[in-house]
Amino acid sequence: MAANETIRKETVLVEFDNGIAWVTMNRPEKRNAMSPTLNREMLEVVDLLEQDDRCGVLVLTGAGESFAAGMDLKEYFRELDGKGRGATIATRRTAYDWQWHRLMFFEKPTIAMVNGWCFGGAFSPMVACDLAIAADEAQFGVSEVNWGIIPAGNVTKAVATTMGWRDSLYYIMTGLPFGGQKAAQMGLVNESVPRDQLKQRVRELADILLAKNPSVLKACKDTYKRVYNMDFGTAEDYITAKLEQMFQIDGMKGRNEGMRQFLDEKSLKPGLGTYDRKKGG
Ligand code: ACO
Ligand code: V55
Repeated sequence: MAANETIRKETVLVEFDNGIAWVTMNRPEKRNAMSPTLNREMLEVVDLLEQDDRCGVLVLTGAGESFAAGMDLKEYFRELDGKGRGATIATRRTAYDWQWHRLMFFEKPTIAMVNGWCFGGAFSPMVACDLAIAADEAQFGVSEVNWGIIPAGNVTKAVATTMGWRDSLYYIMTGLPFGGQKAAQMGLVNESVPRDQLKQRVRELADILLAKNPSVLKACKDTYKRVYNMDFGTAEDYITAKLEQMFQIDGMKGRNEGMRQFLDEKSLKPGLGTYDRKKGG
């Protein structure tokens, strides 16, 4: 396989570029609504990228003017209604698998680049990504109530985890859309920038992550996500165990090199930036 060969599926596109895998939900004519085909292809792609060294950071985005217009109302809901309970269960599982389980604890850092429409079911993969940067022009909405269901597929949990009580209930109950700046102010995304700066900003952020020790980063994100719902005692024990487990994977070499660069070489200010991995560790 050529170093930067694009992966092209019917509904998903993956481009490699200096450590970043840009993963694009690619049904622009349907505003990247998540159909059973898109869900199946996304699951395949995410599984492939987990083991692919060309992917140091995964960026999830959408083609054209949309991030994703939620679940596909025709293919994911109406067409499945006639196919029996088994089909619904199997199709739903594939969606949950990539949107939530796989992305939440993905081996590499993940960034949602919210370029446009982001409704309903699109909140799940967006929040499952570690970080999210929006375009000011993007429009978000917990729109389920507008067509007669509750926010499911863990959308309610995604909203509750990132937004406050009042904002969550306001947007869940009104279904009103809101822009990128409002999303950033509420903490649903890290920040929002003008659309013409979006890709550049995501690239900068990815480059910061690409300079870090990858096994330390994986342990950092998992620890935060696991500890989030633990009591203090369990958290303390889990974090300590995780720290020691990390040394089993990474050795102490990263940490020892960091200390060497700070204490001996005096080339590093860890308060201001990462140790230089090219020198070792
Ligand atoms: N499911 C199925 N088809 C969709 C979806 C969707 N979620 N979103 C858009 N499409 C289709 C449209 O049916 C239309 O198809 P057609 O050209 O074959 O008629 C095409 O995409 C273009 O859609 P328009 O509505 O014409 O595009 P426009 O740019 O005017 O509006 C918008 C975009 C605002 C995103 C609008 O399409 C919309 O409201 N979509 C639904 C958003 C939503 O609430 N999704 C469900 C969330 S709940 C959940 O995910 C469980
Ligand atoms: C949603 C998402 C689903 C589902 C039902 O509200 C509702 C979004 C990802 O799957 O099965």
